[in-house]
Amino acid sequence: MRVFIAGIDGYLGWPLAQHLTARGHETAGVDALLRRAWVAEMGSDSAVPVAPIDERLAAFREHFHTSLPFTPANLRDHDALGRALAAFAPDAVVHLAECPSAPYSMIDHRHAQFVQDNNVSGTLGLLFALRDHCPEAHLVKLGSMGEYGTPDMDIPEGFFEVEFRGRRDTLPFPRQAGSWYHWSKVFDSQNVAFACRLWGLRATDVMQGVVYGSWCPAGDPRLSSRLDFDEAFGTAVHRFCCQAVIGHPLSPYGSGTQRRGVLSLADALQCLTLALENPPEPGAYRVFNQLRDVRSVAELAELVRAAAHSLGIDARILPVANPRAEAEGHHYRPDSNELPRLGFRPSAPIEEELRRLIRDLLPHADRIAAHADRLPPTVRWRPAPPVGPPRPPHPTGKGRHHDQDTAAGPADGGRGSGRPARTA
Ligand code: USQ
Repeated sequence: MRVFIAGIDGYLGWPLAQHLTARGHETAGVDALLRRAWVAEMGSDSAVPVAPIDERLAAFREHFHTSLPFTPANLRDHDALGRALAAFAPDAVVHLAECPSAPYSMIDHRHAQFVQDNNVSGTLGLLFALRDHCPEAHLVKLGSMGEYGTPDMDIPEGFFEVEFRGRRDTLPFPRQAGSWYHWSKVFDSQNVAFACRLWGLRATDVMQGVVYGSWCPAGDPRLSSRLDFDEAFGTAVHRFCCQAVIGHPLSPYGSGTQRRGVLSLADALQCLTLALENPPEPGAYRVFNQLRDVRSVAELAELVRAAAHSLGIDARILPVANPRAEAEGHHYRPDSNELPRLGFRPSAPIEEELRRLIRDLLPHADRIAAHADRLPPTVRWRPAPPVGPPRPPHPTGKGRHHDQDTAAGPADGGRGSGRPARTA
């Protein structure tokens, strides 16, 4: 197959290009290199060194004996995107070209607006480019499990049967996102579904859980994928592993009882490949919940602690006040049947993946330590309470949010970052 990857320079895109090429597919891609700039804006850097794009492409040529047509463009640049798609004539397009960070979108109004504009306009641009240049191509679009939120019921794959006033229908399962970023993914999903209905495009919308794992092929660091650990672009497991490597305590937020679907990078590549190699019919819009298992944040921290311990690293866990507004201690049981039906078989167990990840990070401990001040969370989902005399209690005792819902609180274990909190 000819697979065009939007976001080919990213954490998932760069390994996916290599994985697909190794399986005999042809790949091309587009990327505006924004992830590099966003992490720099956060004052951080990838723990694993990231080669400049021209060096990456040269390494790709040397290892796979084929060139990778690359367009340095934003998906909002309709002409450049259209030219790239028309020239490559893909059978499938994987859309990974979005700003993936919930905390980044919660910094302030400007960041919220940027993330929504970037993601929603970019996806819209890609949909129009598909319609105009390769309407037969199968779009595999990366959504997020976070689009569903944490409803007090099981989560189906995209749709569920509803009976209302005596009539039944199969409708999209409600979305209750928990950040401006996650809402941008919800809007994208709606737009992709509409484009399928409207123009007969075909799409797989992948509701992906939190991905962890390194991609450091032996012998050539130019083929490695990035691995971020700052508060915005580092996801929980990556942050915990980096904290372990530099002797900082691992930082589950709040009670750590919030649960997420998780999967390794190797499993994510396997799942995306299965979606690509088993396309739906024209006009179909299907949804896959892409996760391997469900873990609480506290369990993830404990697994990282144990993996570090097995490598002779003594890691401690020290919870910090949750900067987010999110449910803790909630029901969470998402379905994930579609990918196993297509043949998904989880690869290495999480313990093994975590050991590999920590081993890959150890040579880069100095790079992580150089940006260790970017580890503590400073972005708060809700503004900090105003400084002043305490307010009298509300007469009805109401006015507080649900007690499973946490936000920045005074109790941060005395581990304030020393920097002012940034609030939306
Ligand atoms: N968390 C901690 N400690 C940390 C960092 C995070 O306890 O140091 C907690 C968060 O409070 C949250 C959970 O870990 O409950 C997951 O947070 P995360 O930063 O690992 O991931 P999240 O913000 O949810 O976003 C990530 C990706 C996003 C993707 C999403 C899938 O950045 O692109 O859409 O995972 S999901 O989480 O299923 O929505």
